[in-house]
Amino acid sequence: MTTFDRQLLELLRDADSIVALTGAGVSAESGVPTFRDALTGLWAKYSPEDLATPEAFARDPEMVSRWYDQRRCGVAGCKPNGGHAALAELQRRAAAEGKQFTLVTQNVDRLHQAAGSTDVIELHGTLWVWRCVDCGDEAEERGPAFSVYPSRCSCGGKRRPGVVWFGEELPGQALLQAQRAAGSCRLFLSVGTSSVVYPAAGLIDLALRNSARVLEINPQETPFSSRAHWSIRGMSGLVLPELLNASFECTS
Ligand code: BV8
Ligand code: ZN
Repeated sequence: MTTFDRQLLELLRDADSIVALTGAGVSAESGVPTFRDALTGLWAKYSPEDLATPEAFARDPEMVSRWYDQRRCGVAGCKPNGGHAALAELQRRAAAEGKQFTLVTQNVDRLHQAAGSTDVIELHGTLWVWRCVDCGDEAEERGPAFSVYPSRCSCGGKRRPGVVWFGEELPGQALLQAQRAAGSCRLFLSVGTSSVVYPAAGLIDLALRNSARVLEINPQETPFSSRAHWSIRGMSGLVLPELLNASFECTS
């Protein structure tokens, strides 16, 4: 059982605006390979930046769409873990008390929504939506693996995953909403992210510069660990539920 700083527990209980930023680490205990771990086996010889770019898709649409469809089918068998559930509970509690809670994710697996979180800000899109590069037609794909790669639109165009690749702009509205929330919150939770991908990681900086208190949960150190007010070295699937329960019970 972890003991938490009382000031953190009171802030988590009383803050009128909280932002949580999550990365691939929050889905690790659900069996979703983290972004860097998704390159094992067939993909071990590639780096994310080799595959997660528009240039890679233009160069080899068959290989890139196969990697994404394999990840989509992999996630289909994964369930949300205690960390996703705790963040959904935090949102419910904030709503019941008329407080602001904003969940911003870099993840593309939609496990937050599966755990009951709503209004999730998806900075990097999702594996579940595929878009035609010619006519822009989009569809949610929940079925088995595609039979051909790249899968084709009815117009004949190639279809790409609805994710944001390196070198591509993030959805403007989503980023603006996330920046506004990070710049005005009292407590910022950074959970399961290596905090090296921008502009998402810039949200942590924005929170710090606007004098929010920052909690980081990650088994590893990150570039923000030394600047966070609390940096808990742990698995979010275990730490988040414990933290939430402790803040519920905190009487002062
Ligand atoms: C853009 C979708 C510009 C695809 C992803 C400064 C400003 C702006 C841009 C840049 C900049 N500097 C560099 C850039 C370029 C680039 C960038 O940031 N590069 C990095 C590598 C340096 N950024 C971009 O290209 C962005 N676009 O800026 O466009 C522009 C502007 C105008 C006009 C045109 C263009 C786009 C970035 C989005 C890329 N897409 N994902 C896909 O998923 O395939 S990013 C990808 O990395 C995933 O979304 C992933 O979530 C994200 C970050 O990784 P993490 O989530 O942190 O995952 P990771 O595996 O790295 O780490 C997991 C962590 O979990 C670890 O720390 C681990 O310790 C921890 N962990 C493990 N287990 C647990 C755990 N934690 C808790 N509990 C556990 N159990
Ligand atoms: Zn089309």
